[in-house]
Amino acid sequence: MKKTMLKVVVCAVVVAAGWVAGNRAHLFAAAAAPAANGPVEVKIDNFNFMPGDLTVAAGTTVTWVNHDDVPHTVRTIDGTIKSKALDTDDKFSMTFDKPGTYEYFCSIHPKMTAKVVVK
Ligand SMILES: [Cu+2]
Repeated sequence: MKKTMLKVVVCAVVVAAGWVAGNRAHLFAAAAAPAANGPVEVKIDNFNFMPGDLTVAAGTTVTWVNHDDVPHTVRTIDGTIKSKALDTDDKFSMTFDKPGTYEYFCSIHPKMTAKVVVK
C-alpha cells in the first residue's frame, strides 16, 4: 500500500515538473523568437536603446524611434547603419537582409551601444 502511494506521488511530481518545463519552454520560445519578418521597433529612451540586444530573422525591418528630448543617431563604425540625427519622435528604419551581428552606437553619445543579430 505504501509503495503504491509513493509511486503515485513520484508520478505526479514528474508530470508536474514536465508541465512546468513545457510551459517555461513555451514562454522562452515566445520571448526569444521575434516575429519572422514583421516590423520590429527599438525605442531610444533615457539614453538607451531598448531592446539593446535584438535578434531578428533575415529580411526583418527594424525601426528606431527616439523618445528622448535630445537627438540621437543609429550608426555602425563601417557605415552599414547610418541614420541622420533623430529628433524627438523621429524614426529611422533599416531592413536587415544579411545575417550577422550589427553592433551600433549613437555618434552623439558614443557610450550608447547596442546590437542587432540577424539570423
Ligand atoms: Cu545619443
